[in-house]
Amino acid sequence: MLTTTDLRGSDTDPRTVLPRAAVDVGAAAQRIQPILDDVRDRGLPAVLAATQRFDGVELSDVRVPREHLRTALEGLDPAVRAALETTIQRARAVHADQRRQDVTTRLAPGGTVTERWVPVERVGLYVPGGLAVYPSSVVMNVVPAQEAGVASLAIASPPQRDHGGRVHPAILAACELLGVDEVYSVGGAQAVAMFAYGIENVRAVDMVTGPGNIYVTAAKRQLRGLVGIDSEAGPTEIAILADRTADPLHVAADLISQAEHDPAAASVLVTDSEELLAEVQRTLPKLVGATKHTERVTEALSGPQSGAILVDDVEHGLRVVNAYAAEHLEIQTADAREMALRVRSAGAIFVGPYAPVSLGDYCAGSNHVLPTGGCARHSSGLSVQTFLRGVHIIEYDKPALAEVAGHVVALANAEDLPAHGEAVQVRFR
Ligand code: HSO
Ligand code: ZN
Repeated sequence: MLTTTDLRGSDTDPRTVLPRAAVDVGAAAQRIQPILDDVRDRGLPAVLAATQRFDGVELSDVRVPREHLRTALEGLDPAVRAALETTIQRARAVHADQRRQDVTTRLAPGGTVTERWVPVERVGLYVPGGLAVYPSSVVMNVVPAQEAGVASLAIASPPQRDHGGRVHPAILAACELLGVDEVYSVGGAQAVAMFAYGIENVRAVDMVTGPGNIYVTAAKRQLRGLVGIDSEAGPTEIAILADRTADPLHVAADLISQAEHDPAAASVLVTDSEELLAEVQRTLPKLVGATKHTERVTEALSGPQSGAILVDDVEHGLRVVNAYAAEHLEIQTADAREMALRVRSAGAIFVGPYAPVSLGDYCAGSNHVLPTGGCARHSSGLSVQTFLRGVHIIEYDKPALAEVAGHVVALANAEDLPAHGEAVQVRFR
C-alpha cells in the first residue's frame, strides 16, 4: 500500500523521495484581496455580505449570544465533555510550565539589561468549520494564549447551514469550557479581515492565530504585519522511525490515524527491517478496509507524499527523519528514548510503543498545532512563547555608561553617525 523506496547504501535526500504538496497561497491571496479591502472600508455590512455569499447564511449580527454557548455545552455528550476537560487540564499543566521568568543580566555594577516577557494584548483565533470541526484544536490554541496571559481573546468560526446558521455546537461548547465568551459566527478571509481591521463592535486584534483553508491562510499572509500571525498549517504528517522491535500493528494503525485527516496527509515509515516493512504492508489493507474513512486514507497512503523508506540501520534512519523534519515523529526502536534525544528536526517526538500521535492530538498535554511541510527545521509548534513578546529594559547609571562611552563614540564615528556619539559625550561635559 505504501510505495517503498530503498535508500540502503545511498545518501539521497528523503525530501526528493517524499515531496510535500505544493499549495498556491499566492493565487488565493489575489482572489481574497477584494474581500479584505471591502471589510476594511465598509466594516460589518461587508462581513455580512461575504457571509451570505460564501456560507449561504443571512445574519444581522456576528456576535454569538452567551446563551448559545451555554446551551451548546449543555447539549454536549457527557463523555466528550469529560474528555475535553481532561484535555484542557493536561494542556494547562504543560503550558503553565512554559511561562518564562524575566531575566536580568548585570553587565557592570550599575548597568543591567532585563528581558521582560509581555503577553500580546488581544488575540483573534480562527476555528475552521466545514469537514474539520475540531474542538480539540480550540483547546490547543486557546490554552497557550490564556497561560501566556493574553487579556482579550476572541474566536471566529463560520456559521454552519446545517446548524441553523450557527457556529458548530462542539466549538461553542469548547469555548464555554475554556471560559471564552467573545465568539463570532464569521468564517473565511472576512473573519481574518474583521479581526485585523476591526469593525463596528469588534475591536481590532494584535494577532490572528489558528488553522484554516487556503483563503484563511492567504488572508493571514496578506494582513501579516498589521497583525501578528502563527505559522501556516499544511496537511498533517506522521513519520515513524521503527526497527524490528516495533509492533507492525501499532505502526500500521498510527500511519492510518493521520492519513484520516486529509487525502493530502503524509504517512511515512522509515525502517531498517524488511521484515517489519513486509508485516506493515500486509496489515495496512486490512485496517484501511475496516476504517471509516477508507477512501481518504487510501488516497493519502498511496499519494507521492507518503511511503516507506528502507534504510541501512537506525543511524541512517535518524539522518533521514532529521532531513524530512516531520510534523509528528514516532520513534519505535529498541532504544527509543536515546534516539529521540538525537532527533534535531521534528514538530513533536513520540517515544516508544505507548505514545501514539493520537495521544498527542488529544490528551498528552502537549500541543497539537505543529510545524508542517518541513518547517520543523526552523519553527516550533504553538506554545505560550507564541503569545509573548520579549522586551529589553536597559538601565545604566553614569559610571556604567562611562565604561563604554568611548566604544559607543568609536562605533558611531565608524558608521558616520557622529550625533550618536555626541548623545553620549554630552552627558559627561
Ligand atoms: N493531528 C492534527 C490535530 C488533530 N487531530 C485534531 C485530531 N484532531 C494535527 O496535528
Ligand atoms: Zn490528528
